[in-house]
Amino acid sequence: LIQVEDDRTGLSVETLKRALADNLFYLQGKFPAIATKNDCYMALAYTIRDRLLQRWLNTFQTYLNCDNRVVCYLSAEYLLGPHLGNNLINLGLWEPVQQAVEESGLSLDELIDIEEEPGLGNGGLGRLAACFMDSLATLEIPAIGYGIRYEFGIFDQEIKDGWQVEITDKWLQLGNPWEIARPESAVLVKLGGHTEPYTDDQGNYRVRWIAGSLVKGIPYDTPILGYKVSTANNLRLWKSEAAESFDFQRFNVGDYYGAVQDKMSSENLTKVLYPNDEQIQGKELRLAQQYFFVSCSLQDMIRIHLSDNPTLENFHEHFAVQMNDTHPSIAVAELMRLLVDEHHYEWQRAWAITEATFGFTNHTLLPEALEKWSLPLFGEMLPRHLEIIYEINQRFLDQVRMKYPNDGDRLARLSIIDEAGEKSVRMAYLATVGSHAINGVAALHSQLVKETILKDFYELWPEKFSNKTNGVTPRRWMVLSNPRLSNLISSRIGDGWIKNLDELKQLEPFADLAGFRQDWCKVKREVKQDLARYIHTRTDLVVNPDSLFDVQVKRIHEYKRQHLNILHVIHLYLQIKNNPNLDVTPRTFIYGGKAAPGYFTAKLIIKLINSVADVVNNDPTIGDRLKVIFLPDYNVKFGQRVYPAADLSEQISTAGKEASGTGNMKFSMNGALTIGTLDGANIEIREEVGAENFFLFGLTTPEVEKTLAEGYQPWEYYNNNANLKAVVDLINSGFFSHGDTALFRPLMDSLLGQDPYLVFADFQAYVDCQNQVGEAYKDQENWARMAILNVARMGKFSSDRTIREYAEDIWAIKPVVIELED
Ligand code: 26M
Repeated sequence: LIQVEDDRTGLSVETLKRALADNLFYLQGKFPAIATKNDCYMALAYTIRDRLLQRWLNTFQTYLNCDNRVVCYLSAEYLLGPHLGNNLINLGLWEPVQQAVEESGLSLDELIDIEEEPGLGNGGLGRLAACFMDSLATLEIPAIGYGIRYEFGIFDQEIKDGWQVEITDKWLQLGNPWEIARPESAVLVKLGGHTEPYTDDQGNYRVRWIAGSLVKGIPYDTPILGYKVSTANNLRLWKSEAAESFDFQRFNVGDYYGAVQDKMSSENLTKVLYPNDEQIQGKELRLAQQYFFVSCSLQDMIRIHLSDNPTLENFHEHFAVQMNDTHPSIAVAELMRLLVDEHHYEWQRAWAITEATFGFTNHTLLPEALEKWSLPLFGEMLPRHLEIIYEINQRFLDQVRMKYPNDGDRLARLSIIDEAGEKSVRMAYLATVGSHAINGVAALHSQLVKETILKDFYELWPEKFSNKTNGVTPRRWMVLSNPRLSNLISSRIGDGWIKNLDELKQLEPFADLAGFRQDWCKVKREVKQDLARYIHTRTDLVVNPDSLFDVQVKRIHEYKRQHLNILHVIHLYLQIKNNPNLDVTPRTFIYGGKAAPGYFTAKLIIKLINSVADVVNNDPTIGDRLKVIFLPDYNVKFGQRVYPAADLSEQISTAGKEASGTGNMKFSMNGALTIGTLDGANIEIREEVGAENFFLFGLTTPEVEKTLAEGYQPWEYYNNNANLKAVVDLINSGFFSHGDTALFRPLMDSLLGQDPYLVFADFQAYVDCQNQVGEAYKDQENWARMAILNVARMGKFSSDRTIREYAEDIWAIKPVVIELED
């Protein structure tokens, strides 16, 4: 008997090769001689997609037919990064596919590198959502991710003459093999118009919303695989289109151009991701995006629920809905509207269901980032929701009044409607009132949430508040991005750590073995060599792989203090210039990150880094001792190259400002040591890896607050610190700007004037700490020892741990095993 494997599911090398050729011919319409690299990538991607479809469908079927709760993650952003490599790892198909690809005359690494990454997020918040989807699937937790299918994701960054230039991200232009459109599951979303009271047949008072316009939401589904399990959860992203019925009306009365106009504005809704760190308040389109994806998602859940339940009475037993920051917080009012207006539930019953359904995660305390929508704008677009929010607020404030009689100040402080100045809806308050659980993303941050922005709510409901320290997925951030290190680790302790990161603890004793340290350093050297080669191809710069790779990659923002970092570089440069024979540890400073297009100071920081790089890299007295690289277009793909190669991780935000950070975890997991402040998750990382394996500096959160309260005087630091003065004077002299003394003036003036991020206050402590780093690096044996201990003790920071905590404490949800019969 000859057994022939199915071309679409077979896993042998021969079958994989046949499938590749087949897909190239029938899907791309090419034969090998005329195929582009992208054609080959597409053929491979479809080959892999074929092999995961059964899991995806089985997962879907299993969830429909079981009584388990499903978690719905609502996020305006998913920063997924490329799928292909990750899916190969999670399917356990790396080796046979690599062989099949090579025997077909192609290179797997090259094909993986061709994939355009879906950059549907700004930074930490969107990447966290992606790590969570990976962990949910790996833990076999029933989950749906809901979001927006932006046609243009986060912009591509180019550097021209040292300045950031933004380019549209056309990630879909060559097609997306990972998604399947489901137009049959489209839903309609109303916008604008007005409301009308009416009395129904039974004499009940009701309200109907007569929309001004209607948009159609089309779901696009992408499978999210778990690691070596059969679960493939669904990520459902919504695209807006014109609702035909509306257009046809216009068309029928002869207004063809009007109809086309409507169609275009409907399609605009999901065109572009807003780059955050920018004032988005008052941007109508942004509120429309938020409402659109929330309404689509809740309607989708209700449809799923009613497919095997008679009523929505038990909706909350079926779905746990988590709001990723306030971006989806309109969901509280929308679920109330659907329950009360459309399904005729009594207010109290609807409210109980709503509260039991939602959880809310806060990701920032920065006042400029807290979402508020002005009442006129809000009422114009969502008239019914505004009424519902008034009602929610009134009932809520009645409750407060009962508990705290005669406390008008407290009522004003707690009100969902901000009555001071331009009246607005405070979205964090709406999310808090409508949720049974509210959490921050690191221990310090969760504490600050309770003490600052949600203090009065915490007093009211202390039991609703908890901490869920962030984590990252070790599949993408170790196995995929750092195969050399992963293989070394697995060669000693097996590969159980990939699913149970706490097993990395077993590496601890190896830190004391000289032989292991040697292997460790060899791997590090190779990985750094890889990055050096990549930097060379991208920038033409030659970097020394034996120098200390000192890396800061993240969005550019004053609170993250990339300028503190570059001030230190200039300080080192001056030291060498003043003493050309100085024995400093050779360093390569690597920066990456995007500035919000409208954030002038952040853009000027990029210009400063590039200007310093120009001078330092071309100064012969410096030679190999200092190199400064700004790698353009930092994204997930580049993150995967840079975390493994770093020796030093820069986590230097002003204490109290970085909610958690997740890059800090990726670095440390890959054996970089951290120089950092007591901020966000740095605090917990230091606790885990040991204070002796972490370079700590800077003011603490209470010290920051005290310094600011007492009237911070940056001038005093400048005047009293010769090192700092020399650095600032050099910048102001035009040394890095071809004599232009005005160029960096705005940045220097803000540092000298009223800098709320206390750069000068932390400068000397940072320089001193960096000197310790430089000294420590000279002892390579001990450095390797510290690096190994960092990796061995990072178990806590797997997003698997984070998701387990959410599942137990907030969602009350259990795993469901997916069967994959042969
Ligand atoms: C908006 C306007 C002006 C300036 C800044 C903003 C802004 C800042 C932060 C808007 C949104 C912001 O927060 C969202 C966010 O991405 N937060 C990040 O979430 C990560 C995942 O929890 C954390 O690791 C990061 O510390 C946190 O910054």
